[in-house]
Amino acid sequence: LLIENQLREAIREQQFLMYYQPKIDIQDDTLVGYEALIRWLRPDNTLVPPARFIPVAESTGLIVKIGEWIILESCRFLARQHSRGYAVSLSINLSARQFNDNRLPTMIEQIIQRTGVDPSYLVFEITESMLMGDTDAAIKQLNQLKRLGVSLSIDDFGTGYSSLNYLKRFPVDELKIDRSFVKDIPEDRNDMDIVSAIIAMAQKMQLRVVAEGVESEAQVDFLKQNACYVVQGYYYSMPLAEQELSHLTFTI
Ligand code: G
Ligand code: G
Ligand code: NA
Ligand code: MN
Repeated sequence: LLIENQLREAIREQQFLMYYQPKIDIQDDTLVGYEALIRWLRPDNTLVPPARFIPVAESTGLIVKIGEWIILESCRFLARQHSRGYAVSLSINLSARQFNDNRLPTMIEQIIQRTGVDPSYLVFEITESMLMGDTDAAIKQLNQLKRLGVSLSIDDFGTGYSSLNYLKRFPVDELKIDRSFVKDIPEDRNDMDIVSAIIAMAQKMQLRVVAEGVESEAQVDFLKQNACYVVQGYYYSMPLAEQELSHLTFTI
């Protein structure tokens, strides 16, 4: 209850900010996009990690309001990047409650109109578990979102329970390999087999594939050898505030 009241106050007092983590094409070390990640900066200057407050926002329903702010703020950021001539994409996480809200597609459509952002540069990330309950409803919602011209990604891929049969029925565009499979490359042979199998499957199903949690050159080399070219991780950059991004030295 304490954190719930603090969250309500955080909304009122605008204590949330968005950080953006670069996504890199490792074939030529170019910046191809960002993932938007929320941060909560308390008045005492403590930064509360989203893992601490997103679940509370989710269970109290506050996520709907916070989620709308995330999408608006992120689309404004993307519009600014595009106006500077950077043709980058932007990935935005959706929580379960947000995804199940039938007002979501209209809300996103209005934000796209309001910000003037090109929807083909927007990616919405959902997790496997969000697709598993009522699959017909999930497919319907995915199609509504696709109709806006955005693309859809399955986040933390490999950690959920989705069957390959389901995967084929969902109109998604991208798989994001969970960082738990990446972190022990090149020591863990099993993880390397899993990652190369996910990459091969993505290729066969004509899905884009992104590796997250990349922290070392050896991991970059392994992914390159296995033809996964878009990566995200501390090796390239942590999530950063917009004003810090201009200090990055990737060629664009
Ligand atoms: O940014 P960080 O790696 O600390 O994020 C931890 C978790 O918090 C992520 O795995 C993600 O699920 C969640 N998260 C971060 N930012 C957002 C956001 O903008 N929206 C939603 N729904 N979840 C987020
Ligand atoms: O669940 P999701 O994939 O949305 O969460 C992304 C989270 O992963 C963010 O909290 C981000 O800070 C974190 N992250 C991003 N890159 C790395 C990395 O290279 N290593 C680790 N350990 N975490 C990372
Ligand atoms: Na994500
Ligand atoms: Mn993830």
